[in-house]
Amino acid sequence: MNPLVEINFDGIIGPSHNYAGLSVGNIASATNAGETAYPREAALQGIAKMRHNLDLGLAQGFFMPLDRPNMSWLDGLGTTVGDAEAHMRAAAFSASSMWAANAATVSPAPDTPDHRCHLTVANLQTMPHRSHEWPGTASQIQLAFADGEHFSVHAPVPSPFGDEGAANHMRLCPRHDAPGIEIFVFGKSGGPFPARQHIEASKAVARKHRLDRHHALFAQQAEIAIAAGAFHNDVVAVANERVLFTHEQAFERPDTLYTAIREKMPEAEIIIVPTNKVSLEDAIKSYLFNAQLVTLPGEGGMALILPSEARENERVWSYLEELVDGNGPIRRLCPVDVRQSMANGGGPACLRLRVVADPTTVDQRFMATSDKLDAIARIVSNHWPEAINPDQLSDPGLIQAIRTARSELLAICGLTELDR
Ligand code: SUG
Repeated sequence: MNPLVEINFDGIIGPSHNYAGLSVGNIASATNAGETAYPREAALQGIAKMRHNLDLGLAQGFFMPLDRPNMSWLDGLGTTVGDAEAHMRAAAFSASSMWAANAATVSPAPDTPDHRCHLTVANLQTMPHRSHEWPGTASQIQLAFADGEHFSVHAPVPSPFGDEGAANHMRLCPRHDAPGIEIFVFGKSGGPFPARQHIEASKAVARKHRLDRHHALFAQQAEIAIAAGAFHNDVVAVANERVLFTHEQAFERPDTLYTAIREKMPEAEIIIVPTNKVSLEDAIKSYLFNAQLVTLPGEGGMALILPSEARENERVWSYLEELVDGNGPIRRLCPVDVRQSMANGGGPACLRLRVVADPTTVDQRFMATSDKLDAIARIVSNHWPEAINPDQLSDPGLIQAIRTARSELLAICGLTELDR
């Protein structure tokens, strides 16, 4: 048995990437509604991020984009791409499965009684454009983690309980391969905006993964955080091994949560970013918490893989520089350019699903190597549309180009069974 390591599976940014302003409560999505998107550049930015992390010595995987526009979803609604109202057409076109943090919730083997890694596919039912992702996501997760000796894949939690997957779930553990505690963050209210993670969904996932009381904690997201635009908890907090890096205003009752964490895991280190250094507004604009907090191989300590927007905000960047100079567990800052995804509210952490596993037990077609990323980048350069404006979405030529682009990618990755 090889050691269990954290593998980051990134959603490859699909050829239909566009800015349709579909996510109420997601400030970037609303602000950029109607802008021209650049799918080719977007996907190449995502690939560059994967390559950056591979070069750091981290294990990297990926998921395929879904078949868009989703004709069968429109058919179920009694319409077609040509006839649908613009907002429904845009919902059928969305490349939103790129944000793989919302694909599933993952409880690694050391935390579960059967010592298998449990994954529950997220139903994403709060936002219409995301509610039809799960069947395509489930097909890939079932393929990637088909080895029943090491994985157990669960169907989504039923309606009406919204579940947005790992974006509202954090794990603290001494090391990735040791038993840890899992924090399920739910929302109750978000002022003018919807709370997307229902407490019943969080509790259901913990039950399905058979996490006992010792392993699971439940915490409410602060209403003011959701109202300020933190539609997912991973916009205001991130955890890795024994470190929780969080904004002061992320949780409704932070002290209760911190006490519970310290009781269960005395070695936990909670780094609280105070509002007087970084306001909620700056945190949400810069997405500093939507970083991948990773453990570097060897004695490298931890690094934050941040959106380059975090470097551009003076207050945020000077806080971060102070943090890494301070001899704490976070030693390195690595800004990456994922601006095309950021303009729809998705930073580096949104683009990946973390799975702690032995990489040899995963279907190798979903594992990245430098050569594979080169091959994928070539397909993207040759087939992804250069630009998409939301008013172009009924163009049959564009639809054909998007479908061909995905088929070419599936072919190069040996995943044609996912076609349609
Ligand atoms: O669900 N944006 C996504 C961003 C998801 C970010 N994920 C995490 N925080 N883990 C969302 O709001 C915008 C689509 C549009 O407006 O066209 C969108 O779906």
